[in-house]
Amino acid sequence: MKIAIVCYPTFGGSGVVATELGIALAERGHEVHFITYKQPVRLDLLSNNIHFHEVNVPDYPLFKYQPYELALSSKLVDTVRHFGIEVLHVHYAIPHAYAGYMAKKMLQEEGIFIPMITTLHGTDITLVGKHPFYKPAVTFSINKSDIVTSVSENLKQSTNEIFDVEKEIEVIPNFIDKKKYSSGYTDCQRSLMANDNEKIVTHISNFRKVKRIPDVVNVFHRIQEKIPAKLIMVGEGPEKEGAEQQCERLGIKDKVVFLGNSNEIDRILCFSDLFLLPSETESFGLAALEAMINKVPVVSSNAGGIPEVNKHGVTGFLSDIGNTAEMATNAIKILENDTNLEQFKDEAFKWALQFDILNILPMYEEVYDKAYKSRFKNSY
Ligand code: GMT
Repeated sequence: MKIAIVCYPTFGGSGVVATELGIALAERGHEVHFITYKQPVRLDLLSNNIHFHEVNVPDYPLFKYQPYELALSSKLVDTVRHFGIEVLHVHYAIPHAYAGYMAKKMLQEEGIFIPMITTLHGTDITLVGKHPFYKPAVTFSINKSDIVTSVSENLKQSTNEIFDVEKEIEVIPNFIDKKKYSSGYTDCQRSLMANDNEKIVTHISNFRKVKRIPDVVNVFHRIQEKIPAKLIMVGEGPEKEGAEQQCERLGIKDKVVFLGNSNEIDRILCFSDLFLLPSETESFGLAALEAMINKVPVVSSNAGGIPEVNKHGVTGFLSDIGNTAEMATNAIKILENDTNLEQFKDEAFKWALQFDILNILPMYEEVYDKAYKSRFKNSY
């Protein structure tokens, strides 16, 4: 099938999911066209089956805000016409579903019927999308999509609560590619990060408020009082500077490494003993799943869809948002005993396997097929 994927090209979870999905679809023989404003960060390889089309928004002094949706919908129209795209898959409702619907209507005028699948990722619903500035447009775009999918049961429920949704949302969970991890890194250089007696605790995110970065530092502060440990903070974002200051205030600066954004999180996770994810809200928690497939147990909040990924007492532990004392106690429970730690690592890996792309990809293919077959029926 010829599939166009619209996503954010950055380190955010939705962009990562969209990119990995496109790469896997191309490996299965589909022709995949990424349409976005920059080559997606995890897309380092273009091939016969993988194409990238850049959306350019020309600067014009009259515009205070450059009209990205307009440029995107025009690019979609051109790409669908030129390459005979059969299905349009947009990740993240704002503004992709809106621009996608405009493209669909423009193409319809020419007798081209292109079905649109919208995948909801989380913040497009729970944070940004429900704002009154956007809500009518987001509701419209969801209802005008041919098929809507969400990455967890919890996000489906929140979407139905927040918006007046007229159609059934299909849940297709996020995924990981098991075969990338089956051999493991032979050059897992733990000694570069910590001494032999130290445990390595990791956090990876976009350092936004919703990730509760001060909680990450607080939990680690309590852990290192009981167990020799290092904290590795991976990512960039507005809360990073505050976290650096917090570490300095708490006197743990020399035990915390800030690595910035990384394209090699598996190399970092391969020597990690514990992953912290105390988020305020999280539709799924892809970072936790990536940790688990690398045999890293997770101590997290019980927000949103996280309990669908992290199993309490099995792959890690869940606590109420903000309960850093309990998170630290649970972390110590996992880390203080090597036999215990090994068991949590094994369980994390085993549980993560059910989210292997081989199980999830056919769900997307089925959705594409269904949308394509009903493209004339859904010509609203
Ligand atoms: O906040 C982030 O982690 C980025 C954000 C995004 O939109 O890219 O992530 C959301 O989508 C991910 C992929 O589906 C989910 O795993 C994250 O849980 C979700 N983030 C939130 O809901 C806060």
